[in-house]
Amino acid sequence: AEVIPHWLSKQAELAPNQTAIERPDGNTCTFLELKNKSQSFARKLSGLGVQNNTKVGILSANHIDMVVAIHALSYLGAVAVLLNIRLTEQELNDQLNDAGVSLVLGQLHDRNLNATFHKFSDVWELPERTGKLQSEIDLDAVFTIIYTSGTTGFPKGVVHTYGNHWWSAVGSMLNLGLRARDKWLAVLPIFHVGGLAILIRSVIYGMPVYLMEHYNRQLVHDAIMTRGVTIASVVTVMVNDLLTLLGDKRYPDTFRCMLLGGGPAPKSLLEQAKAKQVPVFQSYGMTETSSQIVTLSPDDALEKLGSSGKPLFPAQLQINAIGDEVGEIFVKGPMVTQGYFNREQATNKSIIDGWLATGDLGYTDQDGFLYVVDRRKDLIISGGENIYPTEIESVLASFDGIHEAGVVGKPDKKWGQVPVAFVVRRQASVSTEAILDFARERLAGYKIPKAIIFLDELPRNASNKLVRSKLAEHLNDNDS
Ligand code: S0N
Ligand code: AMP
Ligand code: MG
Ligand code: MG
Ligand code: MG
Repeated sequence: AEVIPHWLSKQAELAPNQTAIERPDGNTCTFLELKNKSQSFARKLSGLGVQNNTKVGILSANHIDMVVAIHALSYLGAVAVLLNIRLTEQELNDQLNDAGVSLVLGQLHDRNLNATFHKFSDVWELPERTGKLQSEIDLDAVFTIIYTSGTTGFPKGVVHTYGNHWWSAVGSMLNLGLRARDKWLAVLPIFHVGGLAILIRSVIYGMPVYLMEHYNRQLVHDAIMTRGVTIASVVTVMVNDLLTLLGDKRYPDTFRCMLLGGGPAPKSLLEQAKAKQVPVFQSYGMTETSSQIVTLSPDDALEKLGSSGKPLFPAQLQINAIGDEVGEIFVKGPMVTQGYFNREQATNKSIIDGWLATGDLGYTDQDGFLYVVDRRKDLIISGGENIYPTEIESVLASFDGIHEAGVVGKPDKKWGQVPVAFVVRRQASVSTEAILDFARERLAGYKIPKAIIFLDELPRNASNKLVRSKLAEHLNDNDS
């Protein structure tokens, strides 16, 4: 196995006084301080029984202690299972059970988890255990697990090795370059890979992260305008907000990249950004690829508006189609996951000879630029959060008064898309409110259908499969 020095220790040695983390309240922390904090936290965690290969859940907004905890786990050789704070108790417990997590670290929480929960602040009160910490990183070892639903509907844990993250960071830099003054804004949640990847780039590049705990459009705008941020990772809904706030002004010239990922972007938005000289770099990636795997380069950004770019240096792309036609997008590279946790079948179905079948549809133009035209079957993306119709449908169908349900995405000005449910009731007395109350207990807020439409039956094909495209037609009828 390939081994490198522990990346945070290495950076603390190379650039001890360089800022690692800066926050809106003005607090900063150097790489040496971050290393010391993380090692101290690791020694405290070791008293809780965390050791090599222990899976530890992390349930937190982008707090500095979350960053420390993640690095601490790497010093113990433990695995971080990153949990989406928007999920309900039931959704979280499903993931904890699936990953076999018995210890969760985080900020305050009010949910009843099937695991022991320790607040970060409580861990800091524990004594440090003496013991050896990892001084090296084995690139083949597992570092993180993040749940996503892939192509088949139900959440599966995407396993990332250190090597996946390493190559992702290297691939990003070979495209975007690295400048002495770079400072990357981390407002995307660290529990998704797009946020996490910023932390890893930071330690590998020796680059400061401007860490924001929660999304606040005005604070993000101010950070780009006045705090020396040079790169920011964002999703479409944020670009929308930011362009509005920018108005007729211009960002400083030092702001060199707005890395846009997590879903499609309307061409009109990209044109608006171009008109305002905002350097939006569209990218294509997913949890399975440890963040971007295809990205527009600065030189091509204006000429190939609407394209997601070319595969990063360490990656390959193939479209399963003849000539320039639309087909399924396949990607390969050392940043691609080796599979889903405990899901051999799903893994073997998705990854063949290192090629990941993304389920997304696209084509490449004559210059090799990727255009994504449609996404994984039926996947709804709302504000950068994925929603799988089947997840909502099965919750709704488990409600006594509901015979069956079908869910589709509806275009939405703010979120891109929102879920709408078509429901066949058992009795006409079953109310929308009762259904929504039931759903709210079981599904994260962003998955709650924005409308419930009652039907007598759902459209099905000859083999009795739900035909969601027919439901989507209903939506159009209703709109007009
Ligand atoms: C857009 C965000 C920030 C909105 O959250 P906000 O404003 O903080 O909401 P709250 O104040 O918490 O809640 C207010 C109400 O809004 C509802 N709500 C919140 N989020 C959503 C949503 N997405 N859709 C619909 N509704 C939402 C709440 O439920 C609440 O309503 P009530 O009270 O009724 O419940 C937030 O959604 C956000 O952070 N989105 C981004 C998530 C993300 O990171 N997605 C990317 C995932 N993909 C990847 O990581 C792979 C791609 C990748 O790596 C990448 C992506 C982007 C950029 C770069 C990269 C890269 O390659 O490096
Ligand atoms: P996630 O794993 O949550 O990041 O979801 C990844 C999915 O987002 C991909 O499989 C695509 O369906 C979608 N996606 C990501 N980037 C783009 C893009 N540039 N254009 C269209 N869809 C995208
Ligand atoms: Mg996902
Ligand atoms: Mg908010
Ligand atoms: Mg999800």
